[in-house]
Amino acid sequence: MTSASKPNIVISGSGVWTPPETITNEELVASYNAYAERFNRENAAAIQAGKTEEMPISSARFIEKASGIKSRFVYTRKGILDINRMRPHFPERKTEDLSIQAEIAVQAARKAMQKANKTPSDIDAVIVSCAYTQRAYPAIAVEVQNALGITGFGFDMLMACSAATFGLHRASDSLASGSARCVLAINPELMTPMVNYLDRESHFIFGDVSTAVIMERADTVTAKNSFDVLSTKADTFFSNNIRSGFGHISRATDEDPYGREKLFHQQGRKVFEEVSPRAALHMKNHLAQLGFSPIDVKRYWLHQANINMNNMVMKHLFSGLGSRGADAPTIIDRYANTASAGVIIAFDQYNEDLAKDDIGMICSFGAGYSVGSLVLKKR
Ligand code: CO8
Repeated sequence: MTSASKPNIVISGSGVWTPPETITNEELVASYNAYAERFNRENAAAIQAGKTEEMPISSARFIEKASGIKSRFVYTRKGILDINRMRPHFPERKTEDLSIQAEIAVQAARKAMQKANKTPSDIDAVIVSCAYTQRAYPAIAVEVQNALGITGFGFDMLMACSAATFGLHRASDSLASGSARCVLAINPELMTPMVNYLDRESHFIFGDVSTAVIMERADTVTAKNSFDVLSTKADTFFSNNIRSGFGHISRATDEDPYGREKLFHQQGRKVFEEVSPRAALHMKNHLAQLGFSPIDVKRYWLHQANINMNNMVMKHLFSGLGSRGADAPTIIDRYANTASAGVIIAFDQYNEDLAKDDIGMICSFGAGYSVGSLVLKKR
């Protein structure tokens, strides 16, 4: 579904809140391997008898080569590297205190509002869209509204790695229909609580971050740096290859709510092979609907899951179009995969140098499967 020709809708600001703490591949691998070696030692007899599987050893070199990730920012290092815990430890907050997710949402929102020259009274809709929300209700978006003093409406939505682009689609539609005049779309991505730090295949993939975007109608824009939203497009295809089964039904089915199936897990190679061509096709079709070729796009802000995957998407996209290297900046090395926020970090850090009328494209892809994109033009 494409929603084309919305030249009166503008992205006028973005913001990123980056956590103060980091974990390098080497640190993560050292703690995983210490856990695995202890497990294998303590279960040597069962492993020998074929009753228990040996835990394989992880490698920092593999991680960097297979993904491009060198380090990740985390809300807290506490607990993650402790081999007696292997998950983060967040201090519990009282009901009346601002929740952790609302807190990091507010941090990113303030930066985006500053860039867009907006105060809370200018905004009349808040969308919190991300891979997980820390509770079912009240919506984090309504808590953020309250914390910032924003009137109008707010809601939460989940769409894994495409939550940010799908959230911006909803913002654009709200502005086009007139149900809002200035939308704050936020992606407070707290990944580390749902990472299985005992799984060699995925213990290195994620980091925490929070991003925000201001979208408004052109007649209210005062920011110096802004982009017309020429079009939005979304595609989804069902797949179980990326899954996190955590949810309220576990209480009724008597399953362990934090068992392996409930945390993030994936068939990474299959995802890589199935999603890369679909993402490229989606982008090609979206651009064609606007009369553009991939060559007309000055910059691509792609989902930040894996550098090799992004290179593959670009290869598919430019296939048959000559050897022009695509401009698709990466932040994966420093941030790792931050679910839906990765495209917004890339956009935020690499857009100000574009010239008037340059075309840019934001494209996310991930669990669902889902692919979401926006075609932008610098004002
Ligand atoms: N150290 C050493 N060796 C390893 C490790 C490790 N840590 N991990 C795997 N290996 C081994 C494998 O076992 C395999 O060994 P063998 O050949 O003997 O079987 C070998 O290395 C090669 O494994 P792969 O083929 O799996 O390696 P890849 O080159 O495919 O790289 C990746 C693995 C990096 C996972 C890659 O496949 C990838 O990035 N795929 C794309 C995945 C992707 O983009 N997923 C999106 C997920 S995010 C999303 O949609 C939103 C969810 C948000 C919520 C998250 C909450 C936490």
